[in-house]
Amino acid sequence: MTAAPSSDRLMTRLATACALGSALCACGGEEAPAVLDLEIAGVGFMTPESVLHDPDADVYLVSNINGDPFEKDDDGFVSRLSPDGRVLALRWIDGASESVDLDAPKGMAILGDELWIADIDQLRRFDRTSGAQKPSIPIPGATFLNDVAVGPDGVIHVTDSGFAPGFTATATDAIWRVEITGGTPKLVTLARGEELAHPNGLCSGARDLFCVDWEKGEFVMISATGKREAPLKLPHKQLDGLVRTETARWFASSWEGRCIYEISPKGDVTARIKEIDQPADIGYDAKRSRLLIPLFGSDSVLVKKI
Ligand SMILES: [Ca+2]
Ligand SMILES: [Ca+2]
Ligand SMILES: [Ca+2]
Repeated sequence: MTAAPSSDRLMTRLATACALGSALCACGGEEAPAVLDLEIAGVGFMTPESVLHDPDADVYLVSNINGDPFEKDDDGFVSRLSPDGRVLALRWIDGASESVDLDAPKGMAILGDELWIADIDQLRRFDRTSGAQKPSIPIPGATFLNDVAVGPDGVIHVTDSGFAPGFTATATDAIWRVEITGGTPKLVTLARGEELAHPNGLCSGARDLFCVDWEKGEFVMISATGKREAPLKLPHKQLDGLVRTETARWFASSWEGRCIYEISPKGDVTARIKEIDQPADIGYDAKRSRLLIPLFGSDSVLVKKI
């Protein structure tokens, strides 16, 4: 006698899949949910530029420029979300507070127990757990710090996109390297010059560093001596965020292309998530294989399973 799959067992499986799904999961009882995506909108984001998964606290952090990306208005903030899309604290870190300086926060990275944030011409540092501010690191001459990446060696890199108000070029385009030795930050210009083409998204690997730029639309490796190597031109320019998955797939957002590109380990490029406006600095939730996409102009965040 064979044990036919019972309808009870099937329903249990469907119910489990629904429980694992998102708030958008529509349990009709007939089909397994295909959509595990979220759109978090109308919750109070103000010009969100970047989303970062903190895997230890298992929360999503959203940097909100709030106003002009160039203006030192001390009203930027960082929101804290649960992975199911609930806002745990809209202004978890709040520039409007007396004890916090934060103007136009953009890219973020976590180093040990600290959250680092690019903010015009400063690297802001906060306690990763409490959100309390720590001393900032000014970057001399920077005009538009944009993304921050931490390598496994604990070295921080930050891009200066080299923009002035109106997005005119300042020629300060650079990738800065920040080494913390004995608590004192040491700043090194790893790369500098307009050939960096308004560098934006950064991603650190075990022994390598990758960048996407705004002007040329290229995905490049940055050598240890700061050279742009093996440039791969993507179909559209205005590249912003860059993440890498544990299976060495890359994802990069393009404002001009209104999409997220996937770049395979062999270098094949596919537009994976399309028709989205102003996708800024994307994050990646490795635990759930999700892209975290801030939509700069519509004050929302998309969460997409990949
Ligand atoms: Ca602001
Ligand atoms: Ca303040
Ligand atoms: Ca950016």
